[in-house]
Parts: sequence; C-alpha cells; structure tokens
Amino acid sequence: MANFFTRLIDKFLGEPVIDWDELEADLIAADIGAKRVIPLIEELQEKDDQDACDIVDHIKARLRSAFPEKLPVLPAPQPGRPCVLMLVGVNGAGKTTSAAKLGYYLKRRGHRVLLAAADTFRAAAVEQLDSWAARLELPLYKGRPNQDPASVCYEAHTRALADGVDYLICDTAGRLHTRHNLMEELAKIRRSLAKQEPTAPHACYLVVDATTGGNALMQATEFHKATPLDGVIITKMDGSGKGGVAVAIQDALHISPVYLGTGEGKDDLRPFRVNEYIDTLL
Ligand SMILES: Nc1nc2c(ncn2[C@@H]2O[C@H](COP(=O)(O)OP(=O)(O)OP(=O)(O)O)[C@@H](O)[C@H]2O)c(=O)[nH]1
Ligand SMILES: [Mg+2]
Repeated sequence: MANFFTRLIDKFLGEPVIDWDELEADLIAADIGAKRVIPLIEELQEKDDQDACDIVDHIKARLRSAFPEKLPVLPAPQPGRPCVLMLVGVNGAGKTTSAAKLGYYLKRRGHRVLLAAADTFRAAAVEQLDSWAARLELPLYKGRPNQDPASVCYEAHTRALADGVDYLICDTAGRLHTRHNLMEELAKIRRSLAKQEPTAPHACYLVVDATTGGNALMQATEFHKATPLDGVIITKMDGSGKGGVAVAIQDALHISPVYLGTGEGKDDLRPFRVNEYIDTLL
C-alpha cells in the first residue's frame, strides 16, 4: 500500500493549484483531528512556496512537532517491586493480544513477566490469554470465573511480589466508555493494586484500534477520566486505519502513544517512534 504522503504528493504534483478541500479531507480521513488539520491548512495556504513536496514536508514537520521530544518510556521495575501495567479499552481493541505481545517483548529483553487474566466476565477471555501464555511460555495468574477483577489483580500482584517478577501485566475486560459502572471498576482495580504498593499501577495504557477513527479520541477522553492514562497502544496499524488518532489524542489530552500493534503475531508490537510513524504509517 502506497504511503499516505506519497499518494498525497502523487495527487498534487503537477497540479497548478492545490485542492485545499481535498487535502483537508485526506488529513481528516487519516483521523488526525480537525483541531490540528484546520489551522494547518490555513497555515499552508499562506505559504509562498506551494510546491507539493514542500507542502508534504511542512505537514510532516507539523505532525512530528505534535509529539513531545521525550516520549513516555516503560517504567523500570525496582528491586523486589514489580512494575505493574494495566491495559484498558473498549471491547475488541486488542488488549489481550497486546498484553501477550508486550509480555513476550519484555521477556525477550530479559525481564521476568507475569500476566494477569482480569477479564473474568468471559471464560473465553481467560482461555485466550491462557493459550497465548502457553505459546509464549509466560506465567499467567488466572482468577476464578466471575471473580471480582480487582481481587484477581490483587492476588496476581501478591504472586508477582513473591516471585520477584519484573513486570506484571493486567489484562482487563473490554468496556464501553459510556458505561459508568464498568468505568468505576477500573478505579477499583487501581485501588486494589495500590494496597500492596502505593505507586502501583505504574502505568495504565489505553488500547485503541486504529480502525476506530475519530471515536478513539472519545474513548481516550472517557477512560482518562476514569483511570488516568499514561500512554496509548494503537493496534491494527496493519489494517485500513491510518492511525492518525495518535496525533488527535496527543493534541487533545497530551497522552502519547507508547506501542503500535502491527499484526496478530507474537512479534507484532513495536515501540512508538515518531519519525517512523510519520514516514511509514500514515
Ligand atoms: N491485524 C491485527 N489484529 C489485531 C491486532 N491486535 C489485536 N488484533 C486482533 O483483534 C482481535 C481482538 O483482539 P483482542 O486482543 O481479543 O481484543 P480485546 O481488547 O482483548 O477484546 P475484548 O477482551 O473482547 O475486549 C483479535 O482477533 C486479535 O487477533 C493488530 O495489531 N493487528
Ligand atoms: Mg480481551
């Protein structure tokens, strides 16, 4: 698939006049968000040099500057104190798959990892993480069916502390950001994790499907209210979604992307890097 910007250059090269409406529509369709796109188009229209390549370079530079110079990094575990990560998001966003992939990523870097299956609503959810854990040879803490997810996380944390684990990754159930009681449950999970270690969870990441489009910003806004987010994992970057929502979330909420999911395989997770993202993924 041609790169978004290559297509943009092809489209406007040789055109006597840039079709600003079309350019605006393309950027909005990439889910970058009107908040950034509209002022950007106005700024471009005022430029003396309106060569298509310059325009594209200008857009790239502006998008690059949306992200902070220092992107958040995964917190480091302290001796005897596991770093606790919580993955949250709407149904089907890719939390369970990302928990497994992240666990594998950390294991390959020499860390001891424990996965916690805190989605006790669906038996299939626990089985799904169980099968990933078996395949990737990662230990898993499973709760009982319908056990309170906060209590599963508490028990998993106890085990992580006892076993000298570096990273505990808690996979939570999918929930609609509009369901107040389900969102409240996230706060309860946080509180239960903080009981044994006041600084836990050390990071809470929202998992967002790149194909969701603009709704992802709404999800981020609501989840951030329920449980402060430390970063975003954008999944399905290999699909039809352009992933521009990372810019929209950064702009609106100042929450940065941390990892990108690029497929369904164990290796299909990579740390977010701004230049790579702007150059190849949009
Ligand atoms: N192509 C692709 N598929 C992905 C990616 N991440 C997850 N998936 C797929 O998306 C589907 C949903 O993924 P899950 O990990 O089960 O999503 P979830 O957020 O845990 O879902 P719930 O627990 O039901 O809320 C599965 O079929 C995954 O294989 C990705 O980066 N790329
Ligand atoms: Mg799941």
